Amino acid sequence: MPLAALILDVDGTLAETEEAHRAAFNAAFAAAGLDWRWDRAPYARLLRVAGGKERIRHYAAMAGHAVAEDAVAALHADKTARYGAMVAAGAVTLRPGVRRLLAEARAAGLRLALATTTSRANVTALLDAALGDAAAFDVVAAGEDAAPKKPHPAVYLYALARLGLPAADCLAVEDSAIGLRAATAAGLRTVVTRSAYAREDDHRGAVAVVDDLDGIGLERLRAWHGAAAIPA
Ligand code: XBP
Ligand code: MG
Repeated sequence: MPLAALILDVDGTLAETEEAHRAAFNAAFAAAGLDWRWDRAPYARLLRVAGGKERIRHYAAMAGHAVAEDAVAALHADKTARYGAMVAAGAVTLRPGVRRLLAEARAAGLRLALATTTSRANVTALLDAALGDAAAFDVVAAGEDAAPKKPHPAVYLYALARLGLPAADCLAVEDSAIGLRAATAAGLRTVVTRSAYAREDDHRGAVAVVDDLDGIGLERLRAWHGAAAIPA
């Protein structure tokens, strides 16, 4: 089957966003009067839990804090506003090769989709500020669209349904082990572009693993897509 669409992850794949997410979480905790602080090493472990609200709930449970659901929602809403403001101010830029590859795929007639556990508002902020085109993708499957979150395949299955394409005709691009597991569980052949926080993740099962998308053209993606078996 020829390659008809690319389905890309957002955080870690389009851009190195996690330091902005981490700063936004910490600022929201401080503003709420909490003495919670997520430094880099604990945050790397917390990233195994996809989704900001899920991550807050997980942290509170691990730390033995009882937190009501409306408090989680309020913290997360404040975090989202702070993250959006940071991104709008230019705190995050696209990773190498991303802009060129998207343009090349679009010019070749491929469909483009996003499949992310992050909130839709964060995707819009990033596309606006870093790509300069909030309408660049035919489909945006975000955190609000599918549950459970990665590593469950739900968000990829939702993106495929919206594209109206079988997984065999698409290629996923991910940065993390949980994202790779989600995409392969949806039947997608998946390229990994290693990100800062997920550099040491287990990337077995990817059709290719690269340090970034710089110099990776559509012909290379087509070759990887054509040569690899569909994940079982
Ligand atoms: C990465 C994530 C996200 C963000 C937080 O998503 O785990 O949850 O860290 O975003 P992906 P929210 O790699 O799938 O793009 O706070 O909006 O949930
Ligand atoms: Mg990611």
